[in-house]
Amino acid sequence: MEMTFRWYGSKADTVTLEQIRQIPGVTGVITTLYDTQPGEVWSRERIRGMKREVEEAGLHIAGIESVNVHDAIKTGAPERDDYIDRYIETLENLGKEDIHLVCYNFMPVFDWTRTELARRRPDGSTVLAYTQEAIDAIRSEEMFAAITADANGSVLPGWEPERMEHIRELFAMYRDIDEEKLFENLAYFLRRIMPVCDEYGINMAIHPDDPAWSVFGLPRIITNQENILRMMRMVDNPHNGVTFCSGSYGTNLENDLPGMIRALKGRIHFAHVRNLKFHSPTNFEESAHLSSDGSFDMYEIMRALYETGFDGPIRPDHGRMIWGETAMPGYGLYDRALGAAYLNGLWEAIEKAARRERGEAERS
Ligand code: CS2
Ligand code: MN
Repeated sequence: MEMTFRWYGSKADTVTLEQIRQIPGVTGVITTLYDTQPGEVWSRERIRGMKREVEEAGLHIAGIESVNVHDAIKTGAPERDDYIDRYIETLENLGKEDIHLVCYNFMPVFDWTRTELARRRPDGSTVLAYTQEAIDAIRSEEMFAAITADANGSVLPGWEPERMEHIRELFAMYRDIDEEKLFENLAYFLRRIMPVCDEYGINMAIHPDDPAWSVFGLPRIITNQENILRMMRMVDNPHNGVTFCSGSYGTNLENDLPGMIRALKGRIHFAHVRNLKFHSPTNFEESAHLSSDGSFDMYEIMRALYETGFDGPIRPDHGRMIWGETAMPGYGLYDRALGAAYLNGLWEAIEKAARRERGEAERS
């Protein structure tokens, strides 16, 4: 595996590449052209500019998160082929610039959904949190205003104001889309993009729906092992893979995270590893990465990745806001850096123990 860090680009991020480079063991960044809209073609010039900036700071681009998929593709609207053509052109340009990993999601209307961006924990840190009661009490049209009020002035990923202005139309577009239709539209999209992925060796890594269930009556499909395996069978190509995000699949306590990692062996192209603390099955907050601070066994998650031979980029995911930092919620420097160091520590221990065991087996 390669330890990486998400970076939104120098215009959008409060964290600098110089800071990222000083996090021990982090060699790559996961980045994006944050000012592009879904459906816009990424030019080679812009991709090259982004690469140059990252490389001049002594890092490299380990992958893109995200190239967002236009709602016309997700809903299978008549103009979807045109948008898929544009997506293909972006993939082609990324491939030509030697970028081989693209994270994306297929969530209708909203990307990840939280109901609080700054819940205070006993130690004074603030974190993103979710309660089903709060979702049930709010109308979908109010969601954007509620979310941005606490966003420390930043644009949240997947909550582009330009799209959110049209929220009613967006909901109308999804009126007739159920899970089956969404699966079909995903398969259609994947079938069309696989040739360009084959040509340039691009791994597509779908990000799970977060939370892993339907919100505001919208269908959500990338939620559990069965559905992902279905998606992989629908378009059976190794480039059709997943981003394993423990914090997103983990929202559903029925998901056995290490078990899922083992079941998806070979098709996990990218990993987001973070922890959640549950107060009830539908009330959780994003804790520190450390196992004892939340509800997941992070050692078992990392061990499953190690034992299945995971060799892609991994990154800490949302962090707490600590030490007085002001940043995009979930995306400050300090707690994610602690997360990266912790995950690196787990990995080193797992790797050394496995080597020792193998050595001992050889000797005996
Ligand atoms: C991310 C997602 O911040 C997050 O929760 O993991 O926004 C993710 O980047 C997208 O869903 C991927 O397209
Ligand atoms: Mn994630």
